[in-house]
Amino acid sequence: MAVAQTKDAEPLTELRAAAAEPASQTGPEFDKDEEFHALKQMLLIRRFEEKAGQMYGMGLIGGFCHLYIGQEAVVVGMQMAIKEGDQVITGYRDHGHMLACGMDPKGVMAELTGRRHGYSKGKGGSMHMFSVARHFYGGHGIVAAQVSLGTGLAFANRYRKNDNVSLTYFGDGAANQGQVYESFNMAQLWKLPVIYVIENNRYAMGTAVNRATAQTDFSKRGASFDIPGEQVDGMDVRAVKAAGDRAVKWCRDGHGPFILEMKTYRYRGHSMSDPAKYRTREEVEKVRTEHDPIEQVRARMLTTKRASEEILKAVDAEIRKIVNEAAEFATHDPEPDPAELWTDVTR
Ligand SMILES: Cc1ncc(C[n+]2csc(CCOP(=O)(O)OP(=O)(O)O)c2C)c(N)n1
Ligand SMILES: [Mg+2]
Repeated sequence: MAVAQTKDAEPLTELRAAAAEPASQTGPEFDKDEEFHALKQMLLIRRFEEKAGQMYGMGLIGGFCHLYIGQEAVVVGMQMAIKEGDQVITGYRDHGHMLACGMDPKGVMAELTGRRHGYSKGKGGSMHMFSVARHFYGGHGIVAAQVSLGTGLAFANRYRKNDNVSLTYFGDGAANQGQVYESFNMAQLWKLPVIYVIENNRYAMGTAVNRATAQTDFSKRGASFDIPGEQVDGMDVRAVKAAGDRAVKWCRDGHGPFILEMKTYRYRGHSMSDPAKYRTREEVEKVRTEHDPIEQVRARMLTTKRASEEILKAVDAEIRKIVNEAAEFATHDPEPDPAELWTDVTR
């Protein structure tokens, strides 16, 4: 249990008990539509990121570029637990979050290549995209900066008296940053509807989590603020959705913030310039072969006969087409007009 004992905790006992369940809990089975939805969304992110990696290698994308490959089940499962109007905010490993929020892959890819129809008119790049229409609030390069901003989004929901929830994502490294705890304090004090989704992918740049972190059970990080937390198998999209459902209900019912630690893994280096020498190939291969979030769904669908190999191939082809069109668009869209150098600049 991730929560310190307090006198007034009685009405919350049931949910808090659920929060104590182990990370291996899978949650209820998905129905056929949910399986297809999760598969397509995760594949879209995987193929998009693979393409972005290739385009970076070809020199079409410059600057920072942090890929989300391996972590797809986290954002896809959480997105399945929320409703229209709920906000999403994250750090710089953000392409998956944008796609899951329904942002146009062409606009995201064109931003990566620095073209005029990118989400920031080609002037922001990988870490700086935003879509109020799709309730996506960035895209932040300063580690943990989004945590106080995401808490502010929750404050806005409270202030406006709507029942929306803010999903505030950050990494295991970011979890050691001071403003996270100032945010936790205010969020609990004001009972703000914010879910802190900690994506524990085991590394912060080249530093393994146990080398930099005294308490590696991140679900306990809210203990001194009396914020409940839960560890989740972040490679299993069903477990993520189930945990997301519980946390969202907690927030919408007015109990305040909730912490979800997603135990996940990134397959690629920290960014495109990272040769990832701080871990072995075998370590990556083991996760890929035994826990891959997409393979789990594919295997399940074949076993339950919800899909044949042919259907799964067709789904992959459909997703590859969307990604290829995005890449095509992002390669041929013109660069911003030089006059744009003087717009969107704060004096
Ligand atoms: C305030 C601040 N400090 C340091 C950095 C450099 N930096 C960029 S990413 C990163 C590691 C963050 O790791 P984590 O939170 O685990 O996220 P992940 O990259 O694993 O998704 C660091 C230290 C930064 N961008 N901002
Ligand atoms: Mg990390």
